[in-house]
Amino acid sequence: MRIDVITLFPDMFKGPLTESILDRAQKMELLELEFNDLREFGTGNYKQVDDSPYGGGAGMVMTAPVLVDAIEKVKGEGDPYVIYLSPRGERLTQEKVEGLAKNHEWLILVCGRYEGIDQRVIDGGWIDEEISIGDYVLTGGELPAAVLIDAVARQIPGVLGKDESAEEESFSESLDRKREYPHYTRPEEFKGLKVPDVLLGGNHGEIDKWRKENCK
Ligand code: 4GT
Repeated sequence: MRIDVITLFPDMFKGPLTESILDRAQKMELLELEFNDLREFGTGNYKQVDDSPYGGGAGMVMTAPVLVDAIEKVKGEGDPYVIYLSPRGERLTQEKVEGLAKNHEWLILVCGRYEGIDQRVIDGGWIDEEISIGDYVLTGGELPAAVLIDAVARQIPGVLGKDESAEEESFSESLDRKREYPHYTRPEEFKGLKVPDVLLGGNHGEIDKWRKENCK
């Protein structure tokens, strides 16, 4: 899968996406990430990307011409699925994550800053879907985009190691796609706290039953 991010702060993505599983996924060419600096599409000597809001009020709004120019240049002749990360969007759920990974080979993620983007970018059809990662406001769409990339990438076949994906699979449907039961590892007793007996017994039927019962 290819994911293009359009952002004023491409460097924000370096840390979280260049370690561990996501780093390996990119080296294996299962995941291709491109960070497109919106500033390069800005207008005038100051490469302006924002302007004051019609109707007044605090803050600035990202302008439609700059955003649409960036989206269209990144698209080229291709047909990516364009997502705008926004607190007004539909909630990102595991179901939505799996749908994105399954149905799209190429995503564009548009990250807002300031008060957000000119509504006409959305209404004019340049955005296919508006997604929120939760009911709170952040300073920009970059962290939500990184969250979406992480969640979608681990659904790409081959990205997770064999053990990780095998366990995921055996649990998926029956457990509402999650496997959020409590985990334990050595030592068997830690400061008087014991590992549940059933997990030490090796009865996999009983272990599965216990995990399902204790799954959130
Ligand atoms: C929260 C979310 C998000 C923001 C979220 C436009 C300017 C939006 C700042 C941006 N806050 N983006 N995607 N909950 N802030 O997903």
